[in-house]
Order: sequence, then structure tokens, then C-alpha cells
Amino acid sequence: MHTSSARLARTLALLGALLLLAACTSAAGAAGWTYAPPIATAAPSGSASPSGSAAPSGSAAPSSSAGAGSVIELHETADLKITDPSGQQVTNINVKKGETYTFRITNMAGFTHNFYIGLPADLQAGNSANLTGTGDFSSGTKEFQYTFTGDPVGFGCIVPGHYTLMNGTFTIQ
Ligand SMILES: [Cu+2]
Repeated sequence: MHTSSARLARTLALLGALLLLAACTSAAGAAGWTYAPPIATAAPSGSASPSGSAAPSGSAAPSSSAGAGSVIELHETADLKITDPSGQQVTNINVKKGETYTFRITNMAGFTHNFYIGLPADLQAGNSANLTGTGDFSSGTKEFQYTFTGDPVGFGCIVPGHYTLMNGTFTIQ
């Protein structure tokens, strides 16, 4: 009976570990569903490609990639637009408060763009000291991460003359 109670204790410990594991897994899954319902319903769960397939026009929903947070992939064009990878202009992005996103910005223009997130006043003023983003670049892809605190931030390219055309808002849920 000594051995059987020890076995019972081991079994309970194992069960506890399994429950903990299941809780973590389902919590991660639930987070994916809450901020990207359009993509979650359109694509079968499992392999969400960051390049995405069908994005709604005007508003971009981030695609989730397992274990690495959500990736928001945007292009900056020669005609001074910020678009999704399919070429649709993006003027609003839905994000979740407290969530960290990876922004993956590709410059398609062949001249300098940048991409910053911050308060609209700082974006408008081109005050990069108060902003988070890529810095200037003229080709290729830059990445940075941003966590939404609930501040009413927007995004844009602050190269002189670009912001008026290259800007957008975040809807923080
Ligand atoms: Cu620009």
C-alpha cells in the first residue's frame, strides 16, 4: 500500500502537468482567434503564412504565426502608398492591446522610405525620437516589434513630403 500511494501521487503530478500544458496551449490558440477572426475563418488553422492570401481592402488583419507573435507585413511603394503584400492600400490595422507584433516592412520604391509607429502629432512632426520603427531604408525588408499599450498611435512614413500620403491608424481592441 506504500507503493500504491506513491504511484497515485506520481499519477496526480503527471495529470497536473498535462492539465497545465493543455491550459497553455488553448490560451495561445484563443489569443489567435480574438484578433484575427477574418483570417482564422478564411484559412484552415495550422499553417498561417505571413504573406496572407485574401486581405480585406483598407484594413489589414495581422496573420498569426505559431509561437512568434503576430506578423504584420506591409509594402511601401514608389507611388507613396503603404499596402498589404497583395497591393491593397492599408489605412487601418486592427491590433490587440497588450499584444506584441512583428512589423515586416518591405520597401518596393527604389528610394528612401521609413516606417514608424507613434502618436499622430509626433508622426506629423517627423519627430523620430518619440517614434518606434525602421529608420530610413531604400530597399529590402526591415523588421521591428511593437507592443500596443492602448495609446492612440498611428503609423506612417515620415520622409519629408511622404506622411500626407503614407499614414494610417491602429484600431486597438
Ligand atoms: Cu516614404
